[in-house]
Amino acid sequence: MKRILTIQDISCLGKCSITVALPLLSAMGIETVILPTAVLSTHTMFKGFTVKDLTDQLSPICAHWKQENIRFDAIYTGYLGSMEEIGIVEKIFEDLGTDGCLKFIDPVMADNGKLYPAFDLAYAKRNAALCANGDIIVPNLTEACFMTDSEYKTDYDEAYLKEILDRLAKLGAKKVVLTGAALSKGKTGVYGLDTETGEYFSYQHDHIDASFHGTGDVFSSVSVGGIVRGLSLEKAFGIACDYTAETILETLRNPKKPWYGVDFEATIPELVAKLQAALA
Ligand code: PXL
Repeated sequence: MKRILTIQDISCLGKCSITVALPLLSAMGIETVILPTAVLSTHTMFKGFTVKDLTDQLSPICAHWKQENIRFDAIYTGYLGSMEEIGIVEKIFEDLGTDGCLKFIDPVMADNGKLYPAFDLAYAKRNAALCANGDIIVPNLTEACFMTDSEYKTDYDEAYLKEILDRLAKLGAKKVVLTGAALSKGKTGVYGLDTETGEYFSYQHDHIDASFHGTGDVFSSVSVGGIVRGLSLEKAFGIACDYTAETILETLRNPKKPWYGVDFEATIPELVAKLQAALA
């Protein structure tokens, strides 16, 4: 069985980060090892959330795994709490990200043109440096703009996205993938660049006019899960886009939908079916 290490926070309530990655990757048949960067009562879109920072635990936990000779097929990073933690994650990449381990970085820090409440421009720049370590990075358009000093636009054309991908490539990651990238009106999806071959790739689906917290984490978890299960990038990102869109539609159908996250639990059977069909 493949094994992924995911490094991000535990938001106890809120359907994001580890509480999304762990069930989805497990459902995809992957052993999922968690390294929580902090424990929050909820994600940071709630007012009055509590935070217990776990920075001092990260290195001792990893040292123990190293002593036990644990190997990972991928390390997937999401929401990290501080610049200090980003530095520790870089050391974890060096220590545990060896022997062909895929480094998959989602530089979670912003959306819809704005940084999340806990972050500032210096943190965005530190994430840009972290991305140099990535085999694959998956910023959304907002995060990409903060990391590359680009103007954030909601109305744009393909040339604008290409320019951002080219700037992201300069951060040093091998494959750079923009999420929430629309190549035509009414569509959205991913637009990526393989910096080693110079090839661009995309997957587009119908845009749904609704926005929920945690959808980026759903998308990233399924993407890295598909890649680790052996799917091509195009297949893995395609399944991740379709599954995220289906999950949003499912959530919209729920009259009692929580405001703070999507009903990904209800669509796990579809995810498993999609993965099995792609692997057959
Ligand atoms: O889904 C991204 C995310 C993860 N973790 C925490 C967050 C957010 C988004 O707001 O606040 C703590």
